Amino acid sequence: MLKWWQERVVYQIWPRSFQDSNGDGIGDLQGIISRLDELKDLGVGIIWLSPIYPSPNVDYGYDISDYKAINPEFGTMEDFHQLLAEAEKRDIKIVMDLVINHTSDQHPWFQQSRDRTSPYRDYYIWRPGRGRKPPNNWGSFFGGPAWTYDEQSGEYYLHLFAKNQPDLNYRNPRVLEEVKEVLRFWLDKGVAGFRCDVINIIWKSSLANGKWRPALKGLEHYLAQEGCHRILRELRREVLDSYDCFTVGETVFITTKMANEFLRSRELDMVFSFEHMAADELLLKWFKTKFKPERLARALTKWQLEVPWNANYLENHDQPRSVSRFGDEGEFWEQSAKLLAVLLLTLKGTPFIYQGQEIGMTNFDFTGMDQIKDIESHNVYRLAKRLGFPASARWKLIKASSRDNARTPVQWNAGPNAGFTTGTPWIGVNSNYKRINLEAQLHDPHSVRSFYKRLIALRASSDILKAGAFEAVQISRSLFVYRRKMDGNSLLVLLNFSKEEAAAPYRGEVVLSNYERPSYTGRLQPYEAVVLQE
Ligand code: ISL
Ligand code: CA
Repeated sequence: MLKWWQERVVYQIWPRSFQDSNGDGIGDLQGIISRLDELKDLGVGIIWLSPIYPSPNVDYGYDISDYKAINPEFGTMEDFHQLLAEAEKRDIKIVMDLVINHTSDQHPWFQQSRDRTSPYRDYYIWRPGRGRKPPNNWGSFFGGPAWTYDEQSGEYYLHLFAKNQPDLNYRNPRVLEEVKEVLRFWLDKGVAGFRCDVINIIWKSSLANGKWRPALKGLEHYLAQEGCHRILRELRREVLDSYDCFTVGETVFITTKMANEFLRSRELDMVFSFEHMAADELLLKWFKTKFKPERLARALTKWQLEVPWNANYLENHDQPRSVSRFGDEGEFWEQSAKLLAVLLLTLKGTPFIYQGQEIGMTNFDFTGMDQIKDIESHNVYRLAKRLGFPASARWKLIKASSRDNARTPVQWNAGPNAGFTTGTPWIGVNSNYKRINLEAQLHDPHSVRSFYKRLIALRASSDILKAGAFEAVQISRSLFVYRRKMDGNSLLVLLNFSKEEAAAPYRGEVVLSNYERPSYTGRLQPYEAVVLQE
């Protein structure tokens, strides 16, 4: 028997860029409410909201200054209640983002923590330096050291992300008590679960120096430690078990073995893997290399075979757009966007669609750093400059990998600002919005969006697609063929990740094809995806 969060499809909203309702250029809760009908029509059963809590926006919501309130830029608690009620009317569940590795440095806990005598001192990780040097050699995810010196305190504090995101200290039991209250606060309102931000790095086993790594020195001291498992078990037992909800962990650097350790006794219900996201990377996400479909297929296959239930995704607010990365922005834009849809919705697991993915939105077309808002991009740009990268090379890194690729406003129609706002959008709208927008696709039966809708419905009606076993059939340079099977029935999925035709001598009745072909004859068109009933 599948659980409801295994049956349904999740849609991720990054609220700031979803839909503005009041002309201030910033997406908001009323904007989301106004689009629920479209999401229902698409077949969405769960919405995951990226953080909507008050935040100074150094990391756009992932730096939280109050866990129990709504960011006034997005609306009020009343708006949130209305969103829950309107979603429920449409049988859509709402999942919140839970960011508990760190808070904002503007959070009152941290403000008080700067005073050495405050009871909040131990909410964070403070240490004296080693002479003029930080307490250890750890590096932060956003580049630079993981420690910042605070004059007022005369000590350093740990931050695995920006210096405005101090890490919480889970050795202090009061911190976990606060977190439990936060969970109950939202669960009692009716939210259906949490996406848990960098949840596998919340426990630091030691603060010793890290061994050499190309990035993130120190990782071995905080990645998936026993203390983290203990905390998750406690949250499960004392809080989550009393509600009908699920959790999905954002679990950086996770292996399938680690995943199973989180899933085994339901410390988490699902985890996001990052391995398939490295299919076009060399070592670091900033060094993009030619995309190799084979690497994508192998990573996905490994996870399909080794982990019983996956959280499948090709995009989110941290990743470039999938059609630009793994497909083709040019001649085969439409076919490749549809091919990626087939991949996402025919793997075993819960599919996560990121806003705009369902209409094939592409990477941004910004021309300079002044248009980039993301702190990570600015940090890396500066770092690359210090390392002597020429300006053109630095810009190339940003273009290929910046998180702002996925953060441009959703393209609703061909009107001003793509229908996102009547004011000035907080970040640039991609200039391709006249060609790529929801309105143009909504009633076109052959659009990318209609194809997503068909696939979501197909998955909903197919026990094989939802629960059938996965079997890899062929992984070659540009072909990925796999089977889903159950009780002697099977579906074969054929994907051609290339601009060339390809021979793929398999047989079956066509269930679905992005070329709308009535029958299959053993050859795939460029970027063709076919599902066959065997
Ligand atoms: O973005 C990344 C790669 O581009 C990752 O290194 C990312 O920082 C990591 O996956 C953690 O992401 C999450 O936590 C961050 C936040 O900035 C991200 O938006 C969030 O998804 C800190 O809260
Ligand atoms: Ca607004």
